[in-house]
Amino acid sequence: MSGFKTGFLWGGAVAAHQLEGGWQEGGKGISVADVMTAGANGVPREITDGVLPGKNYPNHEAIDFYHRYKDDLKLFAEMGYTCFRTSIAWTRIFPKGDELEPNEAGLQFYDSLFDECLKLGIEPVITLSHFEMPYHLVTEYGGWRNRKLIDFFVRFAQVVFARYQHKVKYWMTFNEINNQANFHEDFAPFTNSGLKYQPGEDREPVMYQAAHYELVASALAVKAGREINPSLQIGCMIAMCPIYPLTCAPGDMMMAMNAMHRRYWFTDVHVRGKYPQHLLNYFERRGFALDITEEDKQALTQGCVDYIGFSYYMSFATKATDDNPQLDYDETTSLVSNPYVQKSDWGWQIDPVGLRYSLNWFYDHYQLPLFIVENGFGAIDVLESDGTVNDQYRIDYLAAHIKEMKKAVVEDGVDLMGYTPWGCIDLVSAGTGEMKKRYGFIYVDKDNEGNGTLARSRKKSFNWYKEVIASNGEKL
Ligand code: P53
Repeated sequence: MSGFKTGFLWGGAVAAHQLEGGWQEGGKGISVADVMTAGANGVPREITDGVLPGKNYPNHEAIDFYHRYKDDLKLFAEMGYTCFRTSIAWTRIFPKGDELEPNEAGLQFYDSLFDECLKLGIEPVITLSHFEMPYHLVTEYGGWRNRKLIDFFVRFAQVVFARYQHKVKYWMTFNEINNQANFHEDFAPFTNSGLKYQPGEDREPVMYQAAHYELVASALAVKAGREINPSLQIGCMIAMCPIYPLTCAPGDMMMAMNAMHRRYWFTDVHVRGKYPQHLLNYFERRGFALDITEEDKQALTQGCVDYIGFSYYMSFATKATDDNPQLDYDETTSLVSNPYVQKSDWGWQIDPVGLRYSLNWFYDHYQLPLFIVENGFGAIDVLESDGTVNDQYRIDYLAAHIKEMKKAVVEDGVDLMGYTPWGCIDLVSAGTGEMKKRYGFIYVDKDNEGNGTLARSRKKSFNWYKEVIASNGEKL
């Protein structure tokens, strides 16, 4: 016996903006992903002021899942998926974000998508906000720095919970809400929260304010979801990159602890419904006067999540330095390379044991069911002339991670609901906008410039993953 519980959810994960395309179909509005150009390894994506002529916006067409989902889902079913994680593009339901009534054509698209999943025995797992909020909420309201967004998000959540309550049981509110701990770069503030900063603006308190409004919105959504249908399971979604001390020097250990505080307090608020004291003390020391009302605090306690969804790709490492006596963590300057692990072509540290560590870390802290909703290896694949892709490196990566996941369940007793590897079909990279950074079991014929037939073909890992699922994780 593998130890994975009966009904363990095996599947794959994607996000609407990274695969659907059809960016203007069915009345869809412009999302933040629609104004991001293609970057490259080490070249950031450009965030343009609206959609400009002559720029390459890879998410506009993506892999055209909007028109091809029936065939793609058949391939997922062929691998034996029992679940499929995707997101609902907010802009299909509320094209601008601030409307009072939803867009029926958008709602119908997801009705058809979920019906198709259920027909194939695949349970949809749905993220409400995955880096694709309406762009209008950025230009008109300044993104999540504005309290008004709470109401817009909760309205969106209520509409989709009510509409799909009999088709979708598993939900998550905000994808990788803690990415914005990396607030010095432009990417995470914009994708998480629709934040654009003025030159010279003090970014950090704005990040905390936006995250606070999102956490309140998440809690209100959880509460509303339960009122609509108590059988819904609504979780949070955290990007887990555990931060190790570079050495066992006590200062490095303390630095790692502080770093973990700064990146993972979001989980405390989602799970426990209140801010950890270390963060309140930090706000005070830094003089951050945030808009956190008594009503907000009440809302947080009433919308604690049912489970913790998280992504795991890599671990980080950090160390104490003399010029940082208070051991403050800054994600752009405090991370160091871990000499004990290999890196992917994009510099992501490959650390399967870190997944077991992360599962234990979450379970020790929160004792809630866990769901690994992303894990995977972004790599350059070569399509052979016979149409195959020999992605043994991807198999090696995933097999090593599943082995550690199994130890966490069997040896450590962690309560794990399921596993959905990321980008189960090749799609547009969130971080770089590239097609070249592939994660899929299914190859999609399209390159960084947008050329290609969009034809799908099974990689070597396709058959491998099929066996993994059929054996409930025994045959790796
Ligand atoms: P890409 C950073 C660190 C960890 C996960 O990422 C991250 C990011 C953002 O780039 O994002 C998640 O495509 C995210 C997905 C994303 C996936 O990881 O940059 O939830 O949308 O595609 C992989 O290689």
